[in-house]
Amino acid sequence: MIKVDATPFEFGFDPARTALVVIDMQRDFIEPGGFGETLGNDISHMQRAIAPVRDLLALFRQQGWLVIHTRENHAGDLSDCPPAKRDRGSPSLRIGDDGPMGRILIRGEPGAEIIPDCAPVNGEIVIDKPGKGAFYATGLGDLLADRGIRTLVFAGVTTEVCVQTSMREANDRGFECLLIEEATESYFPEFKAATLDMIRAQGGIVGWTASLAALKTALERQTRQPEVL
Ligand code: TIU
Repeated sequence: MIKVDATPFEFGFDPARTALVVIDMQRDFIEPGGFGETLGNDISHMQRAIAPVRDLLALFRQQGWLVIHTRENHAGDLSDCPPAKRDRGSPSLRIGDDGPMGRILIRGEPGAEIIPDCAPVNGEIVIDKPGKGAFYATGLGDLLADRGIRTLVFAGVTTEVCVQTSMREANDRGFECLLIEEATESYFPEFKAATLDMIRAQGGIVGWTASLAALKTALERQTRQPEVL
């Protein structure tokens, strides 16, 4: 077991039964002209998450641990996009409309790709999802069950929308969930702070949060003092 200094208390995990789930580090949420900006958001906040997510990916890859990426997107014919999602509000462009990075939030379009800094490598698993949660209408649950995964380390954007929804879905399915604090961002800093607080309140009602530094320290400690089996 690796033991991480986390909130609300220590978080222990067995790497063989753990996966990193990086939520929606897509151009559509991070770059100008994408879905996030069409909704009226200040996308500059997303920049803070890029280096920590990249470092977290590097850490999991160095250890040879399981890495999963998700992408929020829809089929070109919008058959998996409920009108309630497409028609909501007054965005400058709607899902499926033509934008500067191709059609907004459509699978296969440039805007729906993961940003180069966080792109999947070496056949890492990529889950395409039509909703905010990573389990809804995807094969993620079966995939994790097949691999005997019990613990999920979360990162990505945005904290209170797709990250929190996915973490709550995972928590209800019995996974132990840890969110890495620097490796997630919101368009609203106060929503990020509130989400971290509500996840770890009530004795970890949804899960734990920890800094990337705390995870790195836990790994170094483990390397120096290998557990006696
Ligand atoms: N709008 C917003 O904050 N987020 C989303 O629509 N999707 C994700 O969080 N990925």
